Amino acid sequence: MKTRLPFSAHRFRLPALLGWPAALGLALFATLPAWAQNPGARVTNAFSNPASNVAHWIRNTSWAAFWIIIPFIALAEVLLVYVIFKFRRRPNDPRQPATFHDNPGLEITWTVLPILALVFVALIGYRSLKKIDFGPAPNLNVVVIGHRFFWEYRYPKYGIDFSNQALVVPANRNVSLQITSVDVIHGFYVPGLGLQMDAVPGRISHVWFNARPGTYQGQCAQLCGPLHGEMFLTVKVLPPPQFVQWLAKHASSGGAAQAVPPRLPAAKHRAATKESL
Ligand SMILES: [Cu+2]
Repeated sequence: MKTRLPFSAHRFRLPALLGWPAALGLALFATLPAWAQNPGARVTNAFSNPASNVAHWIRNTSWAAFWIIIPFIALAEVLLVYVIFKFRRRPNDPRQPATFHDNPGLEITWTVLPILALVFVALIGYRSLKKIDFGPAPNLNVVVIGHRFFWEYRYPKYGIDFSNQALVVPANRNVSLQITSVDVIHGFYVPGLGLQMDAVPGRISHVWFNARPGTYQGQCAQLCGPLHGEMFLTVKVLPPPQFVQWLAKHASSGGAAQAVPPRLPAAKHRAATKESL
């Protein structure tokens, strides 16, 4: 039996649909002042302009998967359109439709070929995921701690600890981030560097990257409370000599804002002893 929508539902469907682009536009517009606070920072598109090795691998894997899969979609759609037109019902056509079914050879082919394609995509994905998950010994370890509603960064080897400022790391070096949170789940997300990892209380997650110089904008990617929308973050990737200068300046001053909660789990600094710039 057909369910009929009440008249009012029909009447409001069109305005509701039109409302979506407007709402999206408004949401984007609302974030503009926050982006404007950081004029040097760029929201680089990881696809058109990947700024780290990890972003490169993600971009290449996505394109490889796209080009492997697209011929199947194209073939299916072209065949569908062809069949719809070629075998459509015409007036005064006395011919009867064919009644055959089953074609084992064809069916095995169209099952096995996509499986092979998917296995190929999985292998490519695995190769990238392995590199992304298991990086080399880092040149720098930083502990990233999510708070409502700001980020704290600690450089254990250098005794640096600050909040509410840009994360500063060296370019062309392997940087390891141990990410955690002290209250709710936050999301450390920097699209230009290909980084996205949840900051989960009581757990330490790990990402690593090797980036080119620049300033990259990011944002908390987990709805974490009323000021979530303003929980931006910036990553400054400095050429190594400049980074060493920055390090010398901040390591001696003992860091800025202190926000060390007692219940923070002890971070395991992977290969911290090998750290060298
Ligand atoms: Cu957050």
